[in-house]
Amino acid sequence: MRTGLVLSIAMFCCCLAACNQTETPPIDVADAWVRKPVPPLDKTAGYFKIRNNTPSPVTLQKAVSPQARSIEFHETTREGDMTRMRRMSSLTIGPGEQAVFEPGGKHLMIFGFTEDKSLAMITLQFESGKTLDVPFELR
Ligand SMILES: [Cu+2]
Repeated sequence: MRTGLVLSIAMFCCCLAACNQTETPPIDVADAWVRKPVPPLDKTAGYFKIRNNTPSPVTLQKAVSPQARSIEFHETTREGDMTRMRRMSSLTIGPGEQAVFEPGGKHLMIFGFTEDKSLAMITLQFESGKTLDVPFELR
């Protein structure tokens, strides 16, 4: 009787954990979009929000796309009237934290971009070796 109760509680918890996982992925990417480059330029920027729902820090190390020659992580900083772009070699997101890539701040700097679809598929690569394929809407 007692064992049965413990078992059913355990099963209930498992279900909760499993259900939770489908609703909130460990790494959650939202609002991903790429600015349509103005021809003849093939350089543009990409923006997104990324949340780390895992209990450990994750480090974003690289972004690649079959539609781009290369992608860098940049950050725009303002010094008085001057805005400058700084290249970030990687970006660490703490547990439960969100990093926001937005105009005027962090962005993906996309070089040699080919606009052949209404979406840009960009793969985010993490230090752990995990990868995440993200569809970026072209705007
Ligand atoms: Cu840039």
